[in-house]
Amino acid sequence: MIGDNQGFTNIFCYASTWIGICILFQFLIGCNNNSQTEEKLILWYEQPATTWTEALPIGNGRLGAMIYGDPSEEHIQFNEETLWTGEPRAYHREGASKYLSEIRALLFQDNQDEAEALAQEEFMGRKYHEETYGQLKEEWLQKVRERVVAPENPSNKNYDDSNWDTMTVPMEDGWRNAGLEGRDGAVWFRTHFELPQDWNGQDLTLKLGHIRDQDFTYVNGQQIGSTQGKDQHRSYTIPASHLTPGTNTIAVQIINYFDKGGFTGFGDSDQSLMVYPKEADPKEGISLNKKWSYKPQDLQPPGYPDYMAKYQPFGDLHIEFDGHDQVTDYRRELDLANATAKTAYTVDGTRYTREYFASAPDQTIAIHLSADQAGKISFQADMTSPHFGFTTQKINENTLGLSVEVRNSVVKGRSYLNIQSDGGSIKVSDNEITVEGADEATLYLSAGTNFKNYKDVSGDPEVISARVMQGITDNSYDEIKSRHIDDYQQYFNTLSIDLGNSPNASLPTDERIQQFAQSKDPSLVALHMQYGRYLLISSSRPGTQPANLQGIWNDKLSPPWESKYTTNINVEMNYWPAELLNLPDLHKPLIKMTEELAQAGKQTAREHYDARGWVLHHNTDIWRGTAPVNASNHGIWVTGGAWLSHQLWNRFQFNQDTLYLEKISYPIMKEAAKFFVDFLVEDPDTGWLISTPSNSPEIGGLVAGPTMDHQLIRDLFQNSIAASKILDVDPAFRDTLQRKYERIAPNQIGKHGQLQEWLEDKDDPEETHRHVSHLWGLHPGNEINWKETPELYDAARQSLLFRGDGGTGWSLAWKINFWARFRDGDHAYKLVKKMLSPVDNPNSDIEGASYPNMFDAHPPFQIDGNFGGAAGVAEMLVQSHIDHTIDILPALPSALSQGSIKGIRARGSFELEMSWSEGDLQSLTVISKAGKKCTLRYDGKITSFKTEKGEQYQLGGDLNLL
Ligand code: FUC
Repeated sequence: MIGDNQGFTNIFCYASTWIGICILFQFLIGCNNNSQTEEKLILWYEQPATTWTEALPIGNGRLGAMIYGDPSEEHIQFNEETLWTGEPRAYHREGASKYLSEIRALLFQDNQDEAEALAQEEFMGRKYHEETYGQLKEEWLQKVRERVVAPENPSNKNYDDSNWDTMTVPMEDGWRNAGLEGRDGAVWFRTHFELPQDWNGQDLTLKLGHIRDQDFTYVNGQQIGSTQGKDQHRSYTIPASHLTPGTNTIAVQIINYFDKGGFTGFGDSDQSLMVYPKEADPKEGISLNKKWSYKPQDLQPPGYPDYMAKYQPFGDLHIEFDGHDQVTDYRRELDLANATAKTAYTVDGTRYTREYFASAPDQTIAIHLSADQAGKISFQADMTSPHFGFTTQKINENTLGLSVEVRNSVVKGRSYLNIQSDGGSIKVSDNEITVEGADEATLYLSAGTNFKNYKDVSGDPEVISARVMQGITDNSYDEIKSRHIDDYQQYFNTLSIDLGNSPNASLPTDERIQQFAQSKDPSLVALHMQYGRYLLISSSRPGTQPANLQGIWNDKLSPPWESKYTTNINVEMNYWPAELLNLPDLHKPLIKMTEELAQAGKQTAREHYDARGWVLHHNTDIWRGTAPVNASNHGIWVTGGAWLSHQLWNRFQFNQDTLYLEKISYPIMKEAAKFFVDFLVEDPDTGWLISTPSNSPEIGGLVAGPTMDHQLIRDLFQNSIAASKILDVDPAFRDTLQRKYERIAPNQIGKHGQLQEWLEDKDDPEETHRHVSHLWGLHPGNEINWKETPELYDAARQSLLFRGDGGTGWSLAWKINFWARFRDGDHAYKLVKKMLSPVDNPNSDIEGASYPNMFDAHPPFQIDGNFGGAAGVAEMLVQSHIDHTIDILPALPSALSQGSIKGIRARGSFELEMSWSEGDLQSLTVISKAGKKCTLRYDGKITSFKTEKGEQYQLGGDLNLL
């Protein structure tokens, strides 16, 4: 129980007014007591979450939840990983390859504009329902417009809107934040203004800012304007003849087809919606920034033809506790050691405790409510969902059901909420569950969908939920909890890290983030690394979908970038910690997705490039779309399959499992390589083989020959050659790859001493774009390194210096890895400071940063930065990408001069344990998992020795074998 553990005994320290004294006290006693050690794996807060990015995440790979921890109104927002928009379908455009040579020819003639235009017209993949959408949209629009001529026409001056809701207008996010999150369709807005006497007889100007997407605007029932498009400012004339003395009515019918709808204001400017005499200064007008009345007319427009599907939230569990408004000794925490969140507080002398976890063995989210006095647990629980038309039903005497159907999708979801209580009474209706006077109670949440795999949606969500509930009722809470902890710890306990302590370690996590950049708080860096591991364990398990842009956590129907998979950096970054930080089994969902993409990508290779093998562009989703999407200037990027193949090879380097290489990895790599054998073309100017059309993500538009592609293709060819040699197969194909490999356009150094991002020497040294893709060969690739290619290495450093230290969350995280590969720990640490800075700090120009719950901020939330940051700190401690040699402490920052780590992995299948002090290695233990020869490098010294599988080797700080 949380109330009993050491974290709660020191209540004195948690009262914020006393924090300063507490820090001093902790400092004086040396900060080394046991509770400190336990606290090292805890995120904790002194107040409930008020926003989603303050709430704490739990997950079992399939189900995810965000815990707010409010004493009187608990809110648990939850997800199931297969609830998406869309349906199984082909994403490629048949016959697109007819246009390939023309697009290439235009690029060779430096005619980028025409190449992009042609590609946009003929080469992009197919959108969902694109064939039928046009007509459905027309029919729907006609239907909602008919209302305007009907007798109850809301544009009429005297229409009775007294029972309409109100919404403040404008809002940057439109109506999304006003109860219409994720809703598209037709919505009416109305407001009134009093006509000043001296405006009588004058024409007026009505300024309404941006409206998404289309408006029909009326004054006193007469239409005065209509505009289509979110980027146009609405500025209409109201003829004097339409106005009346006294009150005048403005009515706007807004039609929104996708994304956010409504009045979205004036962008960056602080102008108001206004009405004013035509010739007058707008400032003398009447502001219409105020509450308008609104009424949704029809929220079911035909599904918008998206290129890619969107990951969806499932539902919200609300638990109300009457009388829990005034509480003391509040604490909310997430303990990474056992993947359990807790909330505890005191009301009228009773200590209440909530425990929450997402169990993989029992496939449920469990919420256990207890108190230190009998009969005190009383609450009402209900479930809602952002999905239009959701329903709830009583299932049995202690279970409530929730059903959701995703709009613009074939996916349906079903969830059960089951309550087990000790004492007291349980009452279930179709809307809620009420518990009175129990000693304790546990709520078990299950959720499932009809999704079976990317081609099959014939599953039965009811069966999934019912089966889960059956398992639960056969077991006690303690059994379910201990099974959860055992299961979780088999992953989590494979690595431990200690980076020393500091006074700030005793502060709540949000305050530590506030202070991190100005303080010395190395243990927050360790916590961040372990949090990254926790998030991967919670969002990616064998048999589940891979972690998407938000892992598994999403509360929006229209999430940023659809919360899908972006393959030109983000999804691979998610898996950087998997091998390195000893979570290799968690890599499996990405490997499985790659197998599926290798199937789905064959048609795209054929139809778009007339090529064999498989191709993947810059995005994919649960239906495994592989075609180019969005705009041709960045959506045509051909090397997604090459990057995922790198991931497969990397896994082999870490596990040295030739069976895995033979059965899974090599066949996929070979087919990816085959695509590029067919795809590469000769550059007429240089004779080199180049990748075209493509782009250097996502800068510079559609081009011939971006450097990153060539690095990736070389990596793929080289690794496929190595794999075929190990497996002793395909000698002829190996020769083909070797011949092509030698002709691929090389890395080039440009006039600013930079590594060229493109074939031509045209880099702009002032460019600070977040993507630094041409450094792929430095990390995660390895063809650019200090030992073998020192000149390219220096040029790459120059390029990174030009790009600067700014960046979105994942960009900062990648730069941490780059600077670690440049063996400049202090520079890397500068970026760690930015990463662990609070987001939305008005005094800072930092883009990427951390939310209070330590979720990484692009902003908005994107989980890749959490994973990339964790891997970046690991790269400071161990690298193993050059020469089959393991570099020990290659980029140790002075801020982390003290520490130890156990369980970090290196290529060649080694596991390391080591400690360092004052920046110097003290001890090192190597566990050989595959019996390979081990070569270690530290501080200029190299030690090499043979190993036996399963044996441990101890070395001193001077690398001598002990
Ligand atoms: C790429 C990046 C963006 C974002 C998105 C998900 O498009 O350029 O910054 O991370 O993916």
